[in-house]
Amino acid sequence: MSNSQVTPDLRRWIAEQSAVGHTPEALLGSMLASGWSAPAAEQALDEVLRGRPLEVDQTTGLPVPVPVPDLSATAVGAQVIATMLNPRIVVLGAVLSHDECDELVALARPKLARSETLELTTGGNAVHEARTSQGMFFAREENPLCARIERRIADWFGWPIENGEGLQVLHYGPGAEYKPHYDYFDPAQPGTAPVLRRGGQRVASVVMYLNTPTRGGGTVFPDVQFEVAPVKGNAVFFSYDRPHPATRSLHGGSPVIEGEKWVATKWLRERRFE
Ligand code: PD2
Ligand code: ZN
Repeated sequence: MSNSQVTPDLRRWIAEQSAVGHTPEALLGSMLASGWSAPAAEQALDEVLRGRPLEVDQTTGLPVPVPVPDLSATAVGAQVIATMLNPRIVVLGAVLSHDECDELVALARPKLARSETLELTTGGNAVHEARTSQGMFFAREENPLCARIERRIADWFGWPIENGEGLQVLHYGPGAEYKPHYDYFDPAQPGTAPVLRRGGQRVASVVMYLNTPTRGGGTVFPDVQFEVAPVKGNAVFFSYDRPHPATRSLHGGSPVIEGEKWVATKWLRERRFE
C-alpha cells in the first residue's frame, strides 16, 4: 500500500481512536472486521502512529516526564526481578530489609483505619466497597525510617523526594482485596482539580511488600495479564505518562486467601507535593 491509500479520513480516524485510548491492536481488529487486509491495515496504522509521542499531557499537549528507573547494577541497590516496557513495570527484590518492613508495620498498626478512596465526584474521601483493606498515611519524612525509604526511592527512580506523597500503609486480612483501578486522578471528575493543585498528577507508584501472605494477595495488571508475587521486602514500580487507560496501568490487589498482607505505597507526582 502506498502513502496515497492512507486517506485523510482514515488518518483522522486512526489518530482520533488512538487519542481516546484504543490500542493499535484494537484498531487493527476494527479494520479487519470492516474488510481491510491485514498487511494494508498494519501498514496504515504503522504510518499514522509511528513516531507519535506517547507521553502527552491531555490538557497542554506537552510530553509529561515520568520517573525512569536506571536499572544498571550500580544505580539500583536491589535485585531486578522482572521488567516490562509497556506498561513500564519493574519488580525489584530486597528494596527494604526485613527489619525495615517490621518497623514500618509497627509504626503504622496503631494508626490504621478502614481505607478510604478519594471521592473525585466531590473531592472528599469515602470508604469504598472495592477496597476492603485498612490503611493510614504517614506525612512525608514523618520519621527517620520513612525519610530513609523515601530517599532510597527518590535516588533509585531519579525523582525528587519533594515530588512524592507520604507513604501509605495498607493491611489486608483474609478475603480483603483492592479491586483493579488506576492510581492517577481521573481528569473528567470535578473533584480532581483541587487534588492536582497539590503537585499535579501522579505519574508512578511503588508498592512495597511488608510481609509475605501465606496465600493470595498478588498485585495484578489485568490489561497485560501480569501478576507480581507479594514477597516481604520486594517492590513493584510502575509509571503512567498520561491519566488515561491507554497507559495499561490498571492494577489491583488480589484477595488474600490465607494469612494477611501488608504493603506500603509511594506515589510520585509531577511536581512538588504540598
Ligand atoms: O496491595 C496491593 O497489591 C495494591 C494493589 C493496587 C496496592 C495498590 N493498588 C495501591 O496502593 O494503589
Ligand atoms: Zn493502586
